[in-house]
Order: sequence, then C-alpha cells, then structure tokens
Amino acid sequence: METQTLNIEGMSCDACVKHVTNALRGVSGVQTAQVNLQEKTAVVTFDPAAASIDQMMEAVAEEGYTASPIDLVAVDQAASDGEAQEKSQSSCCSN
Ligand SMILES: [Cu+2]
Repeated sequence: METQTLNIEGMSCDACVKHVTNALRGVSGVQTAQVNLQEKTAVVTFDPAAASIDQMMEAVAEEGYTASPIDLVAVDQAASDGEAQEKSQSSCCSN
C-alpha cells in the first residue's frame, strides 16, 4: 500500500467532503481516503498495482472538484493559484 496526499480544490462544505471521499473510494485499488475540508487535502491509501493517481484525479474531477498530487504542487503555489478556480463550477450545496 502507498499513501498519497492530494490537494483538493472546490470543496465548500461537508457534502463536498463526502462527494470527494466517495469518488476516491470508488476507484478500485483505493483502500482509504481521508478528506480534510479545512486543509483542502485528501490522504489516500491505495494499492499502486491497482490504482493510479490519474484515476483518482479523474474520479474527483467527475464530481466537479480538482485534485492534484501535493508532491507535484508546491504548497505556496496551491495556496495562491487562482486561475484554476472557476466560479461557474457547479456546487454540490444549494442550501
Ligand atoms: Cu458542498
């Protein structure tokens, strides 16, 4: 098993956390996914023979969020990246 931390953009409430968590857990080979709303991260434990980071990013994207491996993105950059965020992106929460 390997552990990978992903930076998740677009989450705004607990329902978002559930969507991202379910998306990640829905990827075959993923064992656990711990999503943190405040830190905008997801810590994923997975079998590298069965699951890839790309699959996780894709699954999260399908839910309307953006995931990126935190190792590849400088933390400072992630904090200041405004262009990747689109206001028109659908929100899961209408309340
Ligand atoms: Cu939400």
